Amino acid sequence: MRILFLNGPNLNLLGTREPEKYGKLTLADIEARVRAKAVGMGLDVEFRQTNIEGELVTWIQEAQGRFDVIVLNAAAYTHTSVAIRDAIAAVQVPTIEIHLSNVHAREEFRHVSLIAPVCRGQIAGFGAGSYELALEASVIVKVAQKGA
Ligand code: CA2
Repeated sequence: MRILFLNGPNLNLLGTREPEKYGKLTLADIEARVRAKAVGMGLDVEFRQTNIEGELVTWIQEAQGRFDVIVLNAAAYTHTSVAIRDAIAAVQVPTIEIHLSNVHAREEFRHVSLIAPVCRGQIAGFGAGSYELALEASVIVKVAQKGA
């Protein structure tokens, strides 16, 4: 089973600034944790980050036929991007929305996710654990698909 982890704008800064909000781990540290857990679960993962909205759109489109599940931390684009929402809706790849922070406990503009309605579900507020939990969620999504 192949899982594509996509990370949006400014997540390349993780671990270098604002540790009180997003933790001390870098994105590479989080990737290492996810990879270690994925090996134990027999899962294949790919990890990418971009600051460019259109690049996320292209990667989502290209995931069709190549990945079983997309795990997406769209960062600020979560709250603004119709283009990313349309891309998720256009592909047949189940997508799980994730966030490090509990977006619902933060500013009101972060309570709105334009992508949530087209995602399979949302994991938020567990720091790097949100990424690890997304592996479990991916397996659940796949098992549910097989049973359908
Ligand atoms: O909690 C999350 O994972 C977010 O997706 C992070 C986004 C934010 O816009 C979303 O509302 C919630 C921000 C990512 C910015 O990451 C930084 C990391 C270090 C320093 C500055 C920004």
